[in-house]
Amino acid sequence: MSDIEVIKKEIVEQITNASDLKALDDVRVNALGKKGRITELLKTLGSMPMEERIEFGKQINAVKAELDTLLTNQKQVLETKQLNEKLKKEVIDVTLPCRPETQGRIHPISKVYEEVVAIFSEMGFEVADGPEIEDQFHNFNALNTPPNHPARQMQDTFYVNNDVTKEFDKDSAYVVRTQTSSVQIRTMEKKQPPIRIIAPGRTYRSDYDATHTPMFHQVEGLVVDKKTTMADLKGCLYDFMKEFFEVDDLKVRFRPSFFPFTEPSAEMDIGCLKSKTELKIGTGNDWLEVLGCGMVHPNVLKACGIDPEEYQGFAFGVGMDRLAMLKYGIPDLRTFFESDVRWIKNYGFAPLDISAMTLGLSGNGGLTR
Ligand code: 2U9
Repeated sequence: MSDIEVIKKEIVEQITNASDLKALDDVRVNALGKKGRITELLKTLGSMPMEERIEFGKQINAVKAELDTLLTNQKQVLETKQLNEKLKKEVIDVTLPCRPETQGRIHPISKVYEEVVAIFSEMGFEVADGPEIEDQFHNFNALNTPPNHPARQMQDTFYVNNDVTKEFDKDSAYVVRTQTSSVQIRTMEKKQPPIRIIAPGRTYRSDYDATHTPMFHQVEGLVVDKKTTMADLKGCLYDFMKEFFEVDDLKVRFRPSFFPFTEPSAEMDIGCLKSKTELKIGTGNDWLEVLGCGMVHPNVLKACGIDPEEYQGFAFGVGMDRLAMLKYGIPDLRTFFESDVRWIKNYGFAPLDISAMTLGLSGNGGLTR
């Protein structure tokens, strides 16, 4: 066997034995690199007589080409091997149950918030948002609530001193919003009808007992268009209550009421069965008050630059905390905000529950609970 054949045999063996890409590259450099064995042989060509040079040149170039091909093939083999090992190590078992160790729970108010948004979104309402600290125009004046109205008293409303360089002045002070209505006012200031929005969020009033806390959650709704009527209001709120309490047959009634921002105004009751130990919604001959509503007062539309001769609309307001107490049987509102881990374990919801109309509103179609 000629010298070149011996060298080739050795290099072929090294290529076959290379166990990883780094080892293979070392073989390539030692054979074909600048100072590799084949390269060194090529350098000797120049000093050879012409005939020998042609013969040896052919031989060595053929060996070089053969080694090149072998190196490329072996590189592919090793790359595939490396990728397969990586995939084996990183494999994820998608059939495993999802995080049974998860401790966190969704608060009933967050749950109700998601449910309310899911129902009204389905009906074509948009969700609107606004500041929690408001000026009195957006919280009271624009809502047809006069300066001497009882709701403005300091024992009911929290005032915020917005200019600390001056003595506190109740008339010009800001308030933490007492209802989310200021969001609807701001929407109407910016946009002409048709309007169809809900405004869920935190609200504040100076009150504290089993059914009132200084901070609570409301969702208000507003629909304004050319021919919106009290019949639209009744249909919309009836559908909402049926979906929210997940009952097919629900009795409802509307009683006359008074609010400065709506005329006529009403309160909505739903049929239920009240016993000493239980409250069942959808059956029985008792009634439960659930929300306030009415046709938007013409003065309110005027204050926002909307012509009451051309447009009319309905509005409603409902306490989300109260909805949560009724739907999930929670007796004392104060416990909602005590951050007691035992309470949230009992009344909270699994984090992966989704409130969607297509999944069975509160239970996620039984997927996670
Ligand atoms: C605009 C015009 C009218 C919103 C309304 C009520 C009736 C109502 C209470 C329910 C329980 C507040 O959380 S609660 O204490 N709300 O009874 N809210 S009508 O009327 C509006 C809102 C905005 C521009």
